[in-house]
This record gives sequence, structure tokens and C-alpha cells, in this order.
Amino acid sequence: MADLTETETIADGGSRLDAIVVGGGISGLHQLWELRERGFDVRLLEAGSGLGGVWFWNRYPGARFDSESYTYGYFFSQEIVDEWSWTEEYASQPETEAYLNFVADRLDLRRHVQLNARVVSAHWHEEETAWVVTLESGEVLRTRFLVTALGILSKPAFPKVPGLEDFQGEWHHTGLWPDRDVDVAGKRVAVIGTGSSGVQIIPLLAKEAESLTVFQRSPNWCTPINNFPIDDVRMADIRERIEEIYQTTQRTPGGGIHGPKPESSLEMTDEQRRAVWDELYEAPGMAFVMGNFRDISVNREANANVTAYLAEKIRGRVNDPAIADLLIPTDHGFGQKRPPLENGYFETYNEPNVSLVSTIDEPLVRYTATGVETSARHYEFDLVVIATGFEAVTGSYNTIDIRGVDGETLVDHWIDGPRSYLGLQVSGFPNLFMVGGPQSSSGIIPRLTETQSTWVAACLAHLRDLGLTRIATTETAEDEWNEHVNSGIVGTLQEDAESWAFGSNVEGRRRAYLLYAGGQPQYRERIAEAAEAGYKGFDLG
Ligand code: N01
Repeated sequence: MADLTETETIADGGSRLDAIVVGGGISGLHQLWELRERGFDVRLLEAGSGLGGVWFWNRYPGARFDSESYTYGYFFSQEIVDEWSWTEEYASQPETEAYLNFVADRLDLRRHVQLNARVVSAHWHEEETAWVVTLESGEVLRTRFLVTALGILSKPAFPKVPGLEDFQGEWHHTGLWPDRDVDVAGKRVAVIGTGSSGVQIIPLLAKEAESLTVFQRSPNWCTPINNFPIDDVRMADIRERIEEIYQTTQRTPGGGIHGPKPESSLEMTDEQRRAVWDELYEAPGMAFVMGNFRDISVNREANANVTAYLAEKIRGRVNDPAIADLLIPTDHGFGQKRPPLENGYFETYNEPNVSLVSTIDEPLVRYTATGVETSARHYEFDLVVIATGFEAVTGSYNTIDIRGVDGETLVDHWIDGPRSYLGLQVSGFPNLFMVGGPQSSSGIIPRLTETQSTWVAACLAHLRDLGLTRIATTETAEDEWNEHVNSGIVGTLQEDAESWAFGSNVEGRRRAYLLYAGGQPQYRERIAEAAEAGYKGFDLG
């Protein structure tokens, strides 16, 4: 049993919720709905002042989906499908935030939601068969089951560059962008980081700033998003085909509408495969990434061919060959890291007010009162935009003091990298479920977490039907899943790259695989099998 603090022992005279969901993003809202529909007394706790999760915090200019709006949104509610109309194939952040608020209102979820409720600790209390959850405000809640829906990319990561507090200008992290207009016009602006967030914001900042300096550590293989508006006719067609679209999302590895082409690109002539790539390059969204030949993601020669094709595209779009060279990745091939989708990103570097600095050649040394100092010189800025991403997947768990049986902390349990059974539970942490946690996530996250949310709600209903109150996975089951997850990435092209999927975007972070490489259909099968076998790998009591 965890040692209870004085506040925990004197809390609330014993009232206990059936379930608490932590996190009011797209996954948490679905989990809340699933549990509420099954009659559980459930509360959702959200740290922010509004709902939306990443779509609440990431308000930076240019933030938008890069999977089709209707494949990212919910399928489970006919009312929502019927009543919500997307306006763009890849919706912008404000539209998605509005969508999630619409869902919360339409499905009457708000009465179960507590905003401004940052969870600071969650301690398992064996004698009560309950989690004791403490908020930053000091409020203490008890719940039989705890479900974390913290988001895989929600704890912002900052470069290990000293002196940010000395900088007298304005600075913002893309993942904590303020809820107001940030004035860029006529300003000297810096962006640090060129992942998906940097690639989305850079072209928009360049349009307004007096000067824009991009500090790039590693370039990425970006492909065009080719976004377009959705009119009433198209929306009606999407609604008509919604079941078919959903079924497609259930078959593809990433949960989207694009699945890999089974043909081998190596068995084609150069002209033939180029014709396919030309078509995919002009196609919307993830077509080039997820709808490409299967062999480019597993065969080094096939991967080298597509990589060379994209390098040529960059050279064709960037006027200065030296800048083009800097923008062409040399440390990884296409698809080894999650590629950003872009809208005019490469052409931005043809603008006279935009410059590119490689922090490999010229490392950042410190922020100063007036700008940024590198190993080569000092730059003056009015606004610094930090687009250095997130402490992916486990970062958000580390912000909460989670203690299980005998007071073991989750941080200690994961000291050598995350461990779990099915990405749903951790041994020694009974009645705690994760949706969108480590060792399960891949592809379009809502397509994954909807499966998990339904699974969790069905599991709790099963326990209730049997009059049981406790479920805990075993160390053996956890060992097996760990082996399955980690052996699934060994020898793949993705394993060779340094990316947030291994925590490598954060200096000093221990390298560990954080996702699930088996694809969503296999994952779905594995968790369904466990449930059908009477919750194999779990002890029920
Ligand atoms: O973060 P990232 P992100 N000095 O980790 C660089 C999703 N997403 O927020 O590559 C200089 O990808 C770092 O360099 P390196 C999507 O899944 C989706 O952009 O580590 N640079 C990298 O360039 C995405 O993959 C959308 O060498 C430093 C960048 O910062 C994920 O979120 C939009 C540095 C971080 O890139 C993360 O994207 C946005 C330093 N000290 C995000 N430290 C959609 O389109 C780090 N970097 C839906």
C-alpha cells in the first residue's frame, strides 16, 4: 500500500467515484462517453481551462490535421457524424477545438468534466481498492478505476539552452501557444526546431515577420499536404460513405484511408515508379507517406530510391543550392521518422527575409537579453518560437506522482523504458488503465484510443457483472508484451533513426521505443483476444 499523506487520509469521508479519466482531449472525451453510457459514475479531470487536449494547447498559426478531418474525428456517434460539417480536408486547430467542444455539448459530457484540474498525484490504496487522486488545488478524490488519457505528445520539451529567463523579448513554445494573437508583423523572429510544428508555423511567420531565422538541427523529409475545402456536396458524400470509410480505417496499419501498395517498387522501371511518386506527391495528405509502396519502409534500396526522388524535389523547389543541401536530410531516409506535411515550406527559404542556420554547424549556446548566441555569433530577436516538440509518450506520465502497490512509482517502474501489458496496464498498478499510452500507439491516435476506450469500458462492465472490483496485470504478461513490442521494432528502418518515437529529440533522454510497430489491426486483434480469453494476462478479484 502506498503511504497516504495526511490530506489523503482525511479526505471527503469516503465518497468514491467509479472512474476518473485524466485528460480532456479527443481520447479522454471518448473514454468518458463510453463509461457514462455504461452507467458508471465517472469524472473527467482536465488541467487546461478548456477541452481539446493537443487541440487546446497547440494554437500556433498553421496548426492543423494532416490526416483527413473525418478520419481523425469520431465515428461512434451518428448525431455527431450527421450534425458536424468539416470545412477542410485537413482542418485547422480552431476548427478541431470547436469540433471537440461541439461533441462535449451535443453528447452532454460537460457535467462530468472538471476543468483547471491538474492531477499532481495518484496513489493506489489497497485496503480501499481505490486510487486517491490529488489535484494541484489540493482537492482529493477517490476512484475505483483510473484511466489516463494524457496524450502521447503533450509535455512540451525545451532545448537545453540556458538563459531563456534573460530574454527580454517575447517567446512561446508551439505546444503552449497563448490564446490571443501574437503580433509578428515587422518583428525579428526566430524559430528553433523543424519537426511538424516548425514546418507548419514557419511559412506563416515568414509572411509577416520583418526577418525570420530558422534554427534547424535535423531536416525532415516533408511532403506537400495539398489541402482543399470541403463543400456541402463533398460533406454529404463523406456522410454517405462514412461506414465504408470507417471500415477502411480499421484495415490500414495507421488507421487512415491510405494503406501501402503491395507491389514492389524494385520490380518497376525507374519511369514507372517515378510516375507513381509524381501522382502521390500531388495527392492530398498522407498519400505519399502511407499509400506508398510497402517496400520503401522495409527495404533499404527501395527506401534509398524514394529518398533520392524527394531530395530532387527539394532541389527543384529551393533556389539556393546550398540552402537546398541544408534542407535535405542525410541522417535518415524517408519514413524512418514521422514526416511532416507542408504547405509552401520549401519555397519559404526563397524569400529574402528568411534565413536558415544549422545548429549542427553552429550550436545554440545561450539566450541573451536581446536574442540568441550561437557558437559563431549573436542574433537579435523580438520573438523566439520554440518548436522543439514533446517529451513523447511517457513525458506526461512523469509529471504525475503515480504510485502503485507498495508505493512503487511509475517513474521507477519505467526507469529502463516503458513496460506494460497491451499498452493498457502496468504490473503493480491495479485498476489503472492507459489509453494512448506507451507500447500501443501508432498512426491516427483517435482510431487507436477509440478501440482502447471501448475495451476499458467493456472490461469494467464485465467486472461489475461479476461483482469484482480489482484487475491487475501480471509481471509475466508484461514481460511478454515488452518482448513483443521491442522485438517488433528491431531490424526495422525506423530503428535506425533518431526520433521522438525513441525519445531522441530530447537531449539526455534514455533511448527507448515508445510506440507499437505492429500496426493498428494487429493491436486490435491482440487486445480483443485477451478479453475473449477471460482477460488473459490479468488477475481479477
Ligand atoms: O516535434 P519534433 P514537433 N536545438 O520532435 C528540434 C505531431 N504533430 O512538435 O530532429 C535545435 O518532431 C528537433 O531536432 P532533431 C507529429 O506526430 C502533428 O514538431 O531532434 N533543434 C526537431 O527538428 C509530430 O511528429 C502535427 O534533431 C532542436 C524539432 O526540434 C509530433 O507531433 C503538427 C533542439 C522537434 O520536432 C512532434 O512534432 C505538429 C535543440 N536543442 C505536431 N531540440 C500535425 O500536422 C530539439 N530540436 C497533425
